[in-house]
Amino acid sequence: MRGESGLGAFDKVLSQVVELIENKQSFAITTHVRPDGDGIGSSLGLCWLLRSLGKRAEVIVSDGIPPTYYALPGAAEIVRVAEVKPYQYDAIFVIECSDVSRPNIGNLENEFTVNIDHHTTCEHFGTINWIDATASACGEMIYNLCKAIGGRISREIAECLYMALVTDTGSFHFPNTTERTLKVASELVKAGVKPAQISEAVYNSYPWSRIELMSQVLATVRRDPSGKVAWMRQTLDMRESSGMVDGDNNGFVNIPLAAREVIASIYMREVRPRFYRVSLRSKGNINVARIAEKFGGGGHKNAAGLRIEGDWDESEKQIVAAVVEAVNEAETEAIRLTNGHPVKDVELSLI
Ligand SMILES: [Mn+2]
Repeated sequence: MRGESGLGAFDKVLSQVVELIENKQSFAITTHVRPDGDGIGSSLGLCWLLRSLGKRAEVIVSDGIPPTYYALPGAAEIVRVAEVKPYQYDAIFVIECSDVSRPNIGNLENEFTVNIDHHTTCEHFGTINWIDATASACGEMIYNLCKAIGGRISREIAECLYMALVTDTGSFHFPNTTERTLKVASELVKAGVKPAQISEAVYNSYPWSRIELMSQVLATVRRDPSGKVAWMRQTLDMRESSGMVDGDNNGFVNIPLAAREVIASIYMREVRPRFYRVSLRSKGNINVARIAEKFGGGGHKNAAGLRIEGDWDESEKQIVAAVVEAVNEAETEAIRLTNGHPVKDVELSLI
């Protein structure tokens, strides 16, 4: 699916990965703690690929995996480990990790590792570092690897990689969705994926506690006077009274963005008294990663996160002010680009 313009740096790394697989026998694959659909789907997809090539392979994690992914082929065989032993594997694939400590598995730093990621912000901690920021998900990279090595996309591989794609692109509606993403998805469906079945597992299989929690969190939603910035809270009490389990609040931060005029959303969770985890989401040119960085966090242009400590109201005020400022700056910039004629439609398309 790449152009015929010769091997770029990226393709050279991909050939190194292919060569490694061809020359070695025994592999482990791991991903970050609290794994998401891309981490688990890509790991299992790669595991099935390696096995189809006659290699020994297993997926190792330090904690469990969320119930959403239990039905994926191979999920039941995922091994929980605290550390790896020297020479236990010829090489270890580390998927979607910003640094070598992210899987929380001991001794990884001493192993032959292949760092596979689609975030440019990751450290080059691997013996081989295969980073492709043009990929919508690591799942798309594993698909490319499968093609490069001449593997067949089995139904098992396809289901795992489709899970990776559908979760990382928000069902193909986030800005990382490209022509290539949809082509890959189409190939995966051709290989036997039932899209509705995967969507059912991801979006319609939560416990009722998600709905309880959602009603409480949404009751706290507020907006700034312009109506463009929305924020909401999840308190420790809400965790308790809703009976919340891990993952119940997935995607809550996106809910206010369903309103046309809202272009930035803030979701603050109290993790213990005076400590909050904050998610930021935006539409268009509002760069929330830059805001998160000011508070020691990070992320992408339209999706970022940070931690903050202190009084609820004071912490919320600081973050809201930073986001409102960024929104105002982006609007000023949009007006400047239209020569001082803030035509509504033009303005909307620019920010
Ligand atoms: Mn990903």
